[in-house]
Amino acid sequence: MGGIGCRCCRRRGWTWLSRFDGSIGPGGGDETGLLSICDPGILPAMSDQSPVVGIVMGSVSDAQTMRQCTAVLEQLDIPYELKVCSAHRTPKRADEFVSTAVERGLKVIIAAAGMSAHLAGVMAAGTHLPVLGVPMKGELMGGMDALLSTCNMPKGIPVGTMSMGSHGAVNAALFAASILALSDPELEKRLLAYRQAQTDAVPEYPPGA
Ligand code: AIR
Repeated sequence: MGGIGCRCCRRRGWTWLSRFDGSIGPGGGDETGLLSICDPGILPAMSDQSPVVGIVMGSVSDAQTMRQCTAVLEQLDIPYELKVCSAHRTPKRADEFVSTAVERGLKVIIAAAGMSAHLAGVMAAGTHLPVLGVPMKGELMGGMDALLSTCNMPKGIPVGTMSMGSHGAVNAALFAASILALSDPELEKRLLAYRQAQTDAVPEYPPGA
């Protein structure tokens, strides 16, 4: 898996990924799927700050979009873990991820998948933790297939469904931050500062007006 155009780094205590280029096809990755788009030779030790957000994605092909999510989590200093888990192709891995989520200290799960996107639903079926679903746009139907599969959950097993693609990826991180900020006053301050900076960045008039 060397030379695939991405790398793992440690920054402020957690594992993160950079330079996703989406160039890897399905089937790539290590045995566990953990950070599988990275060169295992440079995988860092797992974070010394326990992840509170668990991100799962159905395929390495979702990684580039989900980089938008991890970038926001990093900005807000929220430790996360990330795994490629498919409800269809790697059901045992998905089950293992969700069934151990509480004991690993996760507080929120973000699940991203495209096409017939059952991953968020499988996560929600396996835990009482809040699950946020991010439908990937994919090649077919403009992502409507993933949107409907993610949001139309039967009553009893809710998935908080975000918008499609990168907007949903960013909003999943912000929604996770809002949930976590309820019991973390320092994170609440960071989230409010983020929102203020976002507001400040919006010009009152378009250029040239
Ligand atoms: N997928 C993978 N297993 C189950 C599903 N629904 C999704 C991935 C990806 C899409 O199928 O989340 O968005 C296409 O995957 P790939 O690996 O063929 O690029």
